[in-house]
Amino acid sequence: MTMNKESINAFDHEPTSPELLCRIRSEIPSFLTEKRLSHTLFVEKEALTLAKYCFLVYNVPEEYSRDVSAAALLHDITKKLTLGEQLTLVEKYGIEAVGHQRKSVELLHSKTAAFLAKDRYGINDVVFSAVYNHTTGKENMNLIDKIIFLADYIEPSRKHENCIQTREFFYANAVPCDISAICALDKAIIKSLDGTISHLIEKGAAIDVSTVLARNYMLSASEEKEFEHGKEK
Ligand code: DGI
Ligand code: FE
Ligand code: FE
Repeated sequence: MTMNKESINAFDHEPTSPELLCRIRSEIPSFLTEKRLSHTLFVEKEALTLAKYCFLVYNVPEEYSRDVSAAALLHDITKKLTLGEQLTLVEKYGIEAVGHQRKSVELLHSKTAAFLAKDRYGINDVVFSAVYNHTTGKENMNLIDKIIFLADYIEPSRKHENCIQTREFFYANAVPCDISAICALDKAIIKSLDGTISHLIEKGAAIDVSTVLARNYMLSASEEKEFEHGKEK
């Protein structure tokens, strides 16, 4: 398997150090409710499993699993802040947020979490990106962005029908350390985006442009991979 663009841009940096990860792990309970802490630890566990399935397909060194842990532990650290508190962080850090985004804790918490984590822990750009994009996704996500995005959706305490189906889909179709794991990861992300978009339409909520871009990008990238996978067989 050749290294593709997604994996190269994610893995030429200094991984999160064991010391920093230890510090993050010991401090995150102070940011989270008990329920959110339990979700966060499930996301970490799920994300590390996804990393085990996917890292070796691109020969990603094991030490980058510390980036996966750091991003999982930090991804929701601002989720309990009110809209007003989110907007204070938006101003403080000069975060880009316009229109409907400024009215939604859901859409702001991923961005404020990334900036707060950068300020407090000096997280690297890969951890920053995975936290920043964990709610909507974006075009051309790298492997760690994708792992955190999917783990957040399918961790075992999520009980929505589409979360359970997406989880089952991934584990039924992914073979560890095989290209099938990457194809299943991409398809599972499309399923999660479909579920989220349907849910937002039902609620009459705005669909963020990043959510739409993420889905369109994943659809064409997934088709291309299927084609290449077919050729390799
Ligand atoms: O923070 P979590 O609950 O663990 O999960 P999350 O960060 O994925 O947030 C999920 C919520 O975000 C869910 O209620 C739907 C909402 N969301 C996701 N994409 C969009 C969105 N809300 C709007 N308005 N637009 C989106 O595109
Ligand atoms: Fe979140
Ligand atoms: Fe979450």
